[in-house]
Amino acid sequence: MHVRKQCPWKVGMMLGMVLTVGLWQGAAAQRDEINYDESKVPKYTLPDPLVCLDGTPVCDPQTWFDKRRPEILALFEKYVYGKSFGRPPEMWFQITSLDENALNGMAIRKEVTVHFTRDPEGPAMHILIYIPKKAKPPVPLFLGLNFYGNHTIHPDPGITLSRAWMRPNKEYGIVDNRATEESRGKAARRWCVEKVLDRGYALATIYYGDLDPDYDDGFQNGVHPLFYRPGQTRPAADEWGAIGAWAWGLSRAMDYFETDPQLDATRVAVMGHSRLGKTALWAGAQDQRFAIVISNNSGCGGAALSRRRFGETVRRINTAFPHWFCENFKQFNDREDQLPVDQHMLIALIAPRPVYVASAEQDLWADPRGEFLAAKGADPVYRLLGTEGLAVDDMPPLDQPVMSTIGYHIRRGGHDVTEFDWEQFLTFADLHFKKKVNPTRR
Ligand code: GTR
Repeated sequence: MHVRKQCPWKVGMMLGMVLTVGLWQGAAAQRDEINYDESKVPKYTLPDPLVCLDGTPVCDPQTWFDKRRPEILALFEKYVYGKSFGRPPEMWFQITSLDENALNGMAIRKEVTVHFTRDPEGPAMHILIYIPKKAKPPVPLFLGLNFYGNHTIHPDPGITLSRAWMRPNKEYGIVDNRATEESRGKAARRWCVEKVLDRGYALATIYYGDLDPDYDDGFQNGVHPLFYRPGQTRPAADEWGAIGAWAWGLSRAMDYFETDPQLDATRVAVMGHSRLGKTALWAGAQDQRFAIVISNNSGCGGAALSRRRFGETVRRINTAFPHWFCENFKQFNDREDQLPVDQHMLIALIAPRPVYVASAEQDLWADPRGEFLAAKGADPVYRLLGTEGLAVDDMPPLDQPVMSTIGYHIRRGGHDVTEFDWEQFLTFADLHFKKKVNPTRR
């Protein structure tokens, strides 16, 4: 079976000696500890999502929402992703382009800049939105961060080319860490824009580097410094890392959707792949305005159980990507059993809103079985809250999606977002948006 190769040296070249040493250690750790053998998964006991820290069992929705859910959320904040901040009081929205006849008349294309401070030249993120013209507003939508700029999701020449810093990638036409005209449409295969529009959904996306460029610079760029207290130079051990900042951006996009009459902010499905799948889950866990949450191949620190130590481990992820989680998470390198949470509890925080976990057969680095078991581990919470949870006991066969309130599939192939994945996400949204609009929206 093919196992995805990791290329930390690509990042290393760019970041210089100090980091290269760190990454080399990471590669060494990877060699030593990565397990792909199911029989070598250690025995573990998952923390019970339905027992409070003081031992009180959670027997009714009220105890879940008033006591246990806040407790679990606080544990993820303190030990895994770090605490995030709220909406900046001075934030404002600027529509920077509008085309009523984009994609051969199929869609309205809108670009919106979300300014985080009063300064029009200050820190900001740029949302690209396609709205199907045939749909009657307000239109439900999919929201996802992208890896290399909004202009990569479709060759449409009307999309503004991002000027932000990008990770090196020849294939994507990145030169000196910047996008070029050649970068347009490079990720189109992963977004299926026409299909999404044709199914009656709008699609919104943001370049994740607008929120925090994805390298370890001690949190000097990105949105972190906006929230430093006087004298503070980096987040405290229980404050957000990069994933926290990326998830925060998704909530700021939601703030915008709430002001746009063409969009239905009560029917937003937040979706992400890989590190951005981890981000989508964390955004959906914290912000109950997201009606559906979709994790694609999110793996370690996303949908996969940390305690299984199958594929990527807590130590490996904290070593290769020291900036993704909060500083406290590093205490659990090789000590997964000491974590007061595991990732099934992250999924449980989304309950009773529909959540979909997508795995891929060859994506062993992300531990497909661990992703399924985490989804299953959230099931008791979903059932307590009156849904059917995850309606199967065992991992389904390849390419056979389960569409209960917790949805799951494992498809053929490797670490990627495919048309098959999108078809399932769309069907899942059709099913659940028809049933009822976000029950936890307050
Ligand atoms: C890998 C990382 C994974 C996943 C992936 C991605 O290098 O180990 O956790 O996030 O990157 O985001 O593409």
